[in-house]
Amino acid sequence: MTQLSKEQLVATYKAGGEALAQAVQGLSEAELLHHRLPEKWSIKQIAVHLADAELAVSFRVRNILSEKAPAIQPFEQDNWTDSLNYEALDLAAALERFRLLRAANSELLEQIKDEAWERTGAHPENGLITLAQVIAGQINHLQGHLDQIQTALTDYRSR
Ligand code: NI
Repeated sequence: MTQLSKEQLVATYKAGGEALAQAVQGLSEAELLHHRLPEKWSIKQIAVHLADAELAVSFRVRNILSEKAPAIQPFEQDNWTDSLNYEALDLAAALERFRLLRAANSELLEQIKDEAWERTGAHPENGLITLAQVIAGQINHLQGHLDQIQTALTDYRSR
């Protein structure tokens, strides 16, 4: 992605909280639970996945800011989706959780020093990644899933 200033990075990250809510606003239960292909997530699963990914990243951000290059623990997203029964969870609660976590993390990020953005965590596969990369990664992660939501909706409505 193009180089954003730290202020733009935080503002874009924070705005994602509303962007997800808007993307699913007014959708019917059938649209929310539609699987484009059997192995593809439904829109509801995508939304809860985003909320849980934000939960994992919230710990990661605090750990990177407080420890020296802490180990980053990846999670098995498909296992979480099945084990935690995302389709049975409350969508509104997931959207609120996502929005609140982004807002709380943004509050933290708004007051750190510039050099703190270069603090790192150690990812088992990708090596050292900076806090700035973690946040940019979350912005891209949401965008990818918003595109996926549009694709699922287009598929549902074309049937
Ligand atoms: Ni994802």
